[in-house]
Amino acid sequence: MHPQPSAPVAVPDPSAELWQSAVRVLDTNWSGDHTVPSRRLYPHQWSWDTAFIAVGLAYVNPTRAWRDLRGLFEAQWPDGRVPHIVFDPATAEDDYFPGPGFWNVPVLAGRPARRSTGIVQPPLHALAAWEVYRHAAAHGAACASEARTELAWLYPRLVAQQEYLTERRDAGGGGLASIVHPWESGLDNSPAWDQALAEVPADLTLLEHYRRRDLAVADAAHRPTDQDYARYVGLVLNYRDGGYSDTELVQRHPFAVECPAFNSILGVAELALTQIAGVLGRTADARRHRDRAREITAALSRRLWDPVSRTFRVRDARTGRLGPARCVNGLLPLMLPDLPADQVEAIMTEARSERFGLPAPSTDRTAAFFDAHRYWRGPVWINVNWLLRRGMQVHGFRGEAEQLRRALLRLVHEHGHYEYFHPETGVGLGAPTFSWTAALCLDLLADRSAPAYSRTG
Ligand code: 2M8
Repeated sequence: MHPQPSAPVAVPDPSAELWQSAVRVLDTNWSGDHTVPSRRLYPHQWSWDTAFIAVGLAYVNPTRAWRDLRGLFEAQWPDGRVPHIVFDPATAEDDYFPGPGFWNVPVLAGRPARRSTGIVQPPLHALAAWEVYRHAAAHGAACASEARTELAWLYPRLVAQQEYLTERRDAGGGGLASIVHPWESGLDNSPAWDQALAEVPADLTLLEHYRRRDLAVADAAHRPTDQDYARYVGLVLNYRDGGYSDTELVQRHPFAVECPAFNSILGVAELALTQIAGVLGRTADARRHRDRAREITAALSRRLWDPVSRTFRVRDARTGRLGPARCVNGLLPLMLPDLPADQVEAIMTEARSERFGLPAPSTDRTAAFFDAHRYWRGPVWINVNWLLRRGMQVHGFRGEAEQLRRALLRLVHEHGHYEYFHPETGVGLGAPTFSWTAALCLDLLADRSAPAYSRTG
C-alpha cells in the first residue's frame, strides 16, 4: 500500500476547523517519504516526533503513520539503537546543525542508505505502533491487514530497541537507562540537566568551528545559550570519537543521567509490547514484557524518587546524586500503572500545585530558572501534557484528564499549531506549524484514547 493523501474525515463542529487545520499541518510537513517536525527549523526525521505524529496519523492516514515508523526503524543500528535523527539526503548539510557530516556515523554492515545521528530519544514507538494498530480497523479491512503486517515487522525491532536501552545503557547499574546527551531526553535544555552539565566543559571555541544553525531560524532568546550549545557539541564529539560505544560510559563520558520521563516511557513501551506480543500470538513474550514493565517501575520508584521533596528527579549515574530541579519530567512516572499509590498522589499534588498547574509548564513556575520563553525551561509543550494526561487516565483522574484535554485544545485553537506556548499568555512560540502539536490535537479531539493500561498485578 502506498501513502495516500489524507482522507477527509467527518467531525462534529466546532472542532472541525481545528481538525482540518491539524491535518493541513501534517500534510504540509510530509516530505513524500517521512514527516518532518517543521519544514524550516527541523528539516529531517526525528525519532520521538515520529511516534507522536503516528498517533495523530492513525486517525487520518494510517498508511503514512506506518511509513514513518518503518522509515525510522530502517535506520536502526545493528546494536538496536534507534537514532534520534534520520537525515533526509535531499536536505543540504548546512540546513541543520549538527548535520550528517558532523555526526559522521560509521557505515556498518546491514545499515540502510539514510544517514543518522548516533544518539537516541525516548522509546515511544511501541506505544505509537499500538495506537495506530488499534485504530486501524476503523479504516476498513485493508488497513487492518496492513496494520498486522506492519506490527509484525516492527515487533522484533521494537524489542531490540528496548534491549539496547536496558542492557547497554544501564550505566548506573540499577536497572534504568541513562542518557548520554540532553538531546536524548527530548527535553533538551531543561534545567533538569544543569547540575550534571556543569561538569561538562563548555569550550566556546567549538562554536567558531561549528556554526549554530538554529539561531538563523529561531529567536535566540528562546533557544539554548551558547554556553549550553558548546557543551552539547562537546558531548557529541566525545561520544562520536569513542565510536558511539556505550562500554564504561561512566568512566569515559562526562554526562550519563537517568531521567524519570525517559525511563517511564521505557516502561510504557514494555506494556505496549505486551499488547503487541499478545495480538501476534506470542504469549510467553507478552508475559516477559509485562514483567519488564514492573521491574522498570520498581527501579524508577527506588532510584529516582526523592522522599524529602516527594518528587521524582533525575539521577546522575556518575555521582549517584539526584538533581535539585523540579521539572515536568518528574510528573511523567504517572504513566506507569504499577507506580505505588503514594507516589501517584504525590505527583498529582505537585501537578496541581502553584509550581505547575494545568497545562503543565516544562519547569517549576516558582523556580529561579523558570523562563517563560526559553524552549524547555518554562513554556508549555503539548506532547508532555499529552503524556501526563495518559497518566491521569491510567490512574483514574478523569476530571483532571478532561480539564487538561480541553485546556490543550483551547491553547492550540486560539494560538495555532505552535511548537510550544507561553505558560502565562498562551502565545505560540517556536515553529508555527509543528507536527506533533497537530498530531496530538487530532488524538485529543477524537478523545478515543481510553486508558490503555491498568495495574498489571
Ligand atoms: C528539539 O531538539 C532538537 C535536537 O534534537 C533541536 O533543538 O534542534 C527538541 O524539542 C526535541 O524534543 C525534538 O524532538 C526536536 C524536533 O522537534 O527538537
